[in-house]
Amino acid sequence: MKVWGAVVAILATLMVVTLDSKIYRRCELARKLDKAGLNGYKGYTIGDWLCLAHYESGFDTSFVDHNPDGSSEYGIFQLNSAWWCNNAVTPTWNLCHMDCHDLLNRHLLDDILCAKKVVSSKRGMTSWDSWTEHCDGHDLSQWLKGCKISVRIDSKIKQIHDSEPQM
Ligand SMILES: [Ca+2]
Repeated sequence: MKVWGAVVAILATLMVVTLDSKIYRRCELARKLDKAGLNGYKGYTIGDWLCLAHYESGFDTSFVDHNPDGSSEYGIFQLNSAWWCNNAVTPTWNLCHMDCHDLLNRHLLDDILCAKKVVSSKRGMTSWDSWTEHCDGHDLSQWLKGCKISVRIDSKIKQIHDSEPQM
């Protein structure tokens, strides 16, 4: 019975994580990030964030990756358990004062607040290798194609022509 109890508990936990996670659609994510104030934040555009999130997680909030050093990376922005959150396994600075597992659900506000801290650090977006590799210096306007959000990178003035209902 005890074994089955543990199995049920594990399955229930997995189901909660699974049911509460989400693979975002590109434009839906773009609007979320824009609303949360990332457009132009520290000089980076929504295109930067979409490109980054695509190469880090494929817009899948449930994505977890494990590093050779024992740390893990969580969620849509793949935030690291040695620096930004606490997974109760890795020694951590926990600079975002949060549980890593909160980075796996569909609610992005806490993820975004933490990502703002990362991008405010000295390294900016180069903190994410995938941004440096795939996004830096590229034309990122394609990421917003069809999303009815246009961004003027030079002046950081955003223009939103979004007549669709907001999420
Ligand atoms: Ca979250």
